Amino acid sequence: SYEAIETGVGNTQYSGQVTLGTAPSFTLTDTARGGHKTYDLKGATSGTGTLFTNSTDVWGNGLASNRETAAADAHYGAAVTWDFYKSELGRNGIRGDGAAAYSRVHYGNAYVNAFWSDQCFCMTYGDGANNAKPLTSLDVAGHEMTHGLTSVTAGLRYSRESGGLNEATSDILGTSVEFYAANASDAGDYLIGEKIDIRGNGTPLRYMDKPSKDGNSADYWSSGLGRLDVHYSSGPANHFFYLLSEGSGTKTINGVVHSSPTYDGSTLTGIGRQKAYKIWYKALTTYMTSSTTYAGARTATLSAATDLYGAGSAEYNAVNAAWAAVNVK
Ligand code: ASN
Ligand code: ZN
Ligand code: CA
Repeated sequence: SYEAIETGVGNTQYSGQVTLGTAPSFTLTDTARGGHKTYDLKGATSGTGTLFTNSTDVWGNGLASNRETAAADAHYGAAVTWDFYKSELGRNGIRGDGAAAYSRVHYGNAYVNAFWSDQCFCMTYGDGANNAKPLTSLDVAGHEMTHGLTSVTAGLRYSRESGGLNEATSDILGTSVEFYAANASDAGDYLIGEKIDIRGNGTPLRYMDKPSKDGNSADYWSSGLGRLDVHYSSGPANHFFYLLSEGSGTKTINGVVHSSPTYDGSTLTGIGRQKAYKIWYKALTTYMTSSTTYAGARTATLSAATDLYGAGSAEYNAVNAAWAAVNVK
């Protein structure tokens, strides 16, 4: 990109004070990360919006009432996801070509969702209930940006089992982004959306250690799984990722108690999340297609584990055992 690199300060709502990539003088343009820009939709539900601009290079004040705050969170989330893709997955942006997507905040009025769109190659965030809880937390930003990654790689069709795997891919890499950030205000966990209070009672949207804790998601594969909404049929793959990373049973991670059961009562030992996400990413980008099912995801991740760690490696065996533990054989 042509613009100079500046380093601004973001006072975010969920991640404390962070460094933001900006451009003179000053805009939310992350010159070092493909030129990723963050725009203010000002309540609109279409169009690109207005590029965030100010004269101080200090963005937001930690409160949703300041319209730069959600922008700071979104801009930070895109930057951490970019850095995670680059340093952990060896990928230069969503398409691998160094080009940035962009972010839009303040979509609609009290809109309680966030989404990726292939049409704009951008992610968009509502401000949540009472416009007080923008859906801009790290795990949500990583989730939405990863819909772009899935779209340009495996292209998992957004219905039935492939749709559940598409959703799980966003939860898996969104959670991995949250851990990668090592942000003291938003430490990593296997909960999705624990910061945005989308239910209004302080509980997260999803639980990867035991997906059924949300009241709807499946813990295990069954023949009817494909009839569930994709945000619930993601459950067994999220659960697989948790078990592969951390193992079964109870474990406190960054102060959060996680407790993960297995279908067959087996006891599993995790291989760590870094190996687990490298296996998932390799499977996504090498072996999965638009029509991949849970059975296909199992063979894709076994092939990826063979490529990365060898046939019959401990990692390969752990992948096999984690799928069996969510009833995929
Ligand atoms: N926030 C949702 C998601 O990313 C939007 C949707 O239903 N696609 O999954
Ligand atoms: Zn999603
Ligand atoms: Ca989380």
